[in-house]
Amino acid sequence: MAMTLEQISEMLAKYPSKVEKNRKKHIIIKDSSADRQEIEANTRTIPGIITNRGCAYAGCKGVVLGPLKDMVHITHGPIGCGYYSWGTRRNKARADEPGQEFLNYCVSTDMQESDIVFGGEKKLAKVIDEVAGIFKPKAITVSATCPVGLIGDDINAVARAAEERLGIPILAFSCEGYKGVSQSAGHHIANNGLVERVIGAGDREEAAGKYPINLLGEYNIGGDSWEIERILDEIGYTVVSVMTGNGSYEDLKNAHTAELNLVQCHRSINYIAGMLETKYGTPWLKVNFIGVAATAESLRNMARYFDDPALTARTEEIIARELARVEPQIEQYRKLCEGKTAFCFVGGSRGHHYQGLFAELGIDTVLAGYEFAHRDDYEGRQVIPEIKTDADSKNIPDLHVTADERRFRLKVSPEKLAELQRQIPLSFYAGMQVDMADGTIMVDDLNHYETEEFIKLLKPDIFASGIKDKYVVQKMGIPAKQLHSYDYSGPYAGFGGAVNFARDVSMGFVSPTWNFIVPPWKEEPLLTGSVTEEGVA
Ligand code: CFM
Repeated sequence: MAMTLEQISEMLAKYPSKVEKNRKKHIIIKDSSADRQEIEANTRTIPGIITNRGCAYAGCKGVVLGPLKDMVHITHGPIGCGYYSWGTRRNKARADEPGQEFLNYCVSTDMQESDIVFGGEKKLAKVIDEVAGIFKPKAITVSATCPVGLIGDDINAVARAAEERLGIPILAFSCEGYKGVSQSAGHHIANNGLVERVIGAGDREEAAGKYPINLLGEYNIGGDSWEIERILDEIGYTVVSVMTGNGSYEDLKNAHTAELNLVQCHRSINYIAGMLETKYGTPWLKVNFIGVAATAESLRNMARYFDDPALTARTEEIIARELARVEPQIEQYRKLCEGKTAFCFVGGSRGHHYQGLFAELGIDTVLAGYEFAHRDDYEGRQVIPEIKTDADSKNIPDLHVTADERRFRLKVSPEKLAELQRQIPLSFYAGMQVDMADGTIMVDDLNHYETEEFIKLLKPDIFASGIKDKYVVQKMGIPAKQLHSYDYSGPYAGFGGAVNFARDVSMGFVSPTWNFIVPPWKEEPLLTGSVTEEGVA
């Protein structure tokens, strides 16, 4: 069912007028006849409205740094931030060396009132010493939470002193939760730190094998990167590093040796991709390993970049083999899914990526959006120059990198680059908007009121989002699929992942559960009242 502008206006009219004006700019109905459709994004959520966003600390320590397995990640702050970010993201990892995998631990300085009053630097130094003594990690990160910035602890000075004392890299990140409007700020802060301190710290000048690549913006949620790497390995690529799923300090420090950087999640890691291009002359390719067709297309684009007949032939061979294996399975599930509709609202990439996979199952995405992405993730990177920086975005310093004198090497000539850019998304991302059908809706930073209203109007058959809104929606009788944690299933990426996804979504549809749920409003009136002598009460 399509929705009209009037219906959206009616929905927004319930807000106070300032809020109404604000939210209007975050919602658009796709209309390909329009010249362009601007959407507001990466601005503050209105206080008092509940949305799904996290904070800068979550984006830095939780998303980008957290999956690095051979580093211990210290949260400097009161215990809550460390505790509530402990094990909540399903970034899986396996140790490369015995004892060098610390992802199960939650290490916090557990600041108390006296630390807030008198400063927490001494306590932080003590915790770093303890961590080095007990775990003997390759490197340590320190992530600051809100009070650390408020009281002015100098975590950089503490880290520098500890580094001299202990002889291992200790990276400090001023990612206080309030630093930005969402976790997106934290991604940027973490990206800067990894480029400044980790990538290029290794002494390798050449990768260990042929077609060396880095896989950026892939966090191995539910084992996704293992499924992607299975294919890449088989085709013959050398995966130098994955940033940062199942990633390691050990791998990342030699990431400068890659000939191409793949970017899966543009939002969280495009800064690193851009900086590596400037520093080492390595272009990046936007890939999407969610969905069978998108995976095949990404592999073909990679082969085009390397332009080697043997690699191209091997790519086609593997694609043909995988298609023959997965397509009949997906066809079976498609019978259960065909004709249904979905909401696809996730953080910053998946709201776009999963639409292709839904389409392969015959499911139309009628509403999609991102919690915290920027305009370029909706409209394409060509809008970046016109995005105004506001007080919030100025909080995060842009790291100015220059070409590395010794290691900069143009991986492809400017002519070849221009030619490739006409064929494949090289150092470019076109965003979600171009892939959406006319009449579908894009919503930025969706909130709980709007979620319920959109559901009543569009009546989707499946709601794809996360833990924060899942149960409200299920109580409305609609199956919900978590696209952050995969409801403890997965992998969903690559060829094998698509089959898992098709199975899980089909299970959602055929479950008899829905016959037993009667939403409360179907049994009781939403409002009750009575008529008295004085009037209506
Ligand atoms: Fe990138 Fe992510 Fe996402 Fe993200 Fe996240 Fe995540 Fe996400 Mo949850 S890095 S933007 S900050 S793809 S944790 S693995 S699922 S919101 S859409």
